[in-house]
Amino acid sequence: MSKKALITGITGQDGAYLAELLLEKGYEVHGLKRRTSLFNTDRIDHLYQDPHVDHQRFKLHYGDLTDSTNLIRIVQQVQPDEIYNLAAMSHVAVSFDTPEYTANADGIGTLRLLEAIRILGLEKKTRFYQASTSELYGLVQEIPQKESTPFYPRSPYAVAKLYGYWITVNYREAYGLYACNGVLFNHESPIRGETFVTRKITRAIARIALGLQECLYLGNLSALRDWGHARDYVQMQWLMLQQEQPEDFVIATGVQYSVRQFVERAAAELGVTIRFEGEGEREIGIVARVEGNRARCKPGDVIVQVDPRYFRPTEVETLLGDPTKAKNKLGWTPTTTFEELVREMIESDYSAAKRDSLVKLAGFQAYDHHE
Ligand code: NDP
Ligand code: GDR
Repeated sequence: MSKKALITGITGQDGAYLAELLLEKGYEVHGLKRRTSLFNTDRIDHLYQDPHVDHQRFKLHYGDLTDSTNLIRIVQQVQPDEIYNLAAMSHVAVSFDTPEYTANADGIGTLRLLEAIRILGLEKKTRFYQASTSELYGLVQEIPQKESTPFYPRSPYAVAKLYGYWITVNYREAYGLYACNGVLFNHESPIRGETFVTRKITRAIARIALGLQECLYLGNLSALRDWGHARDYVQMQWLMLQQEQPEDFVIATGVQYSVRQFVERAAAELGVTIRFEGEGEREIGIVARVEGNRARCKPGDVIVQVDPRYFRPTEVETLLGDPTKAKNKLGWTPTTTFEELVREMIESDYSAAKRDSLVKLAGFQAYDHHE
């Protein structure tokens, strides 16, 4: 009998990579997807299996983390060996606009799943993974951050995730559940949501290089992040549920770059050299000018500008993880370098932008999405 996994957030970046990984490992994979007015399964359409054929190993269920009856019913139907709770309102800036919903989905949503396991008497059967985050460290108390570093959340998102973290620990201690937190630092990929800074940059630089867009507007260019590849990080999510004892782990690369460096690297990949003018944290008026290029933009063009609209009421300035525990206990190390990550993302976005420019050349309207 193959193992059964239930993934919440299966339509998201990590959900898609994890579903692929678990299917490769022979799991029967069940995913929770939300009802949306447009299709939201782009990232997992290649995994789709016709429900009319026998031995279907990939199944989707409509559901929502804010609906406990629905979660209990799905957990009862699936009887999963493993639950990966990846679903969340995961955008830090948006959480300032929707704080109550974020608390409900990201905080209480975690409790709802843990309670479903308990109500259904699955404490001994079902292992639980909680998608915790480096945002918990917020206003950092120690550099680099590790499992013992104190938390200081700086957004409604991080505060909601703090509840998710501790309720997972509490259910492990109170009811003997095999439940773990993966405290993951930022991880990206070509299928990263388009409004997170890395993907926003690679999409925009690709479009600018092809003459489809003029300028990229960003917020805090000085923010420092520890960026890894999502494909590497989902391996760890699985590994955490295969141990003898449940434990919490920090997952990171241990290397840090600024948003500004990410932009420079992405532009360089397309042969565009840029020079930032202006210094200083949150300085409005910082621009990046093209110095030389092989692309459609000309020397002197301003292709990046700071727009205070993207500043956050409270910012997390610096995050750098220490993944020593994961390396020692899980035998896990990230395999993708920063340069490889940026290259993979920009290449993918450049292909997409090329398709759009061909559409435009053929006389059709190619619409872009805006934040
Ligand atoms: P995404 O934003 O790409 O995906 C989030 C997923 O959650 C989507 O499938 C989304 O559905 C779903 N979702 C959102 N709200 C609800 C809800 N109320 N009920 C059910 N499903 C919901 O996130 P990532 O894949 O990047 O991240 C996965 C998890 O890991 C998240 O919990 C995130 O907070 C956490 N995390 C991410 C890190 C990162 O750098 N990527 C780092 C640390 C933690 P839909 O597609 O319909 O929007
Ligand atoms: P983050 O990721 O907040 O770390 O949360 P994001 O890519 O949104 O921001 C990273 C840093 O870049 C700065 N920034 C901008 N960010 C966005 N989105 N848009 C901009 O225009 C922009 N300009 C500068 C931000 O201020 C920030 O400092 C991600 C999410 O995946 C969370 O779910 C996850 O928990 C954490 O990573 C770890």
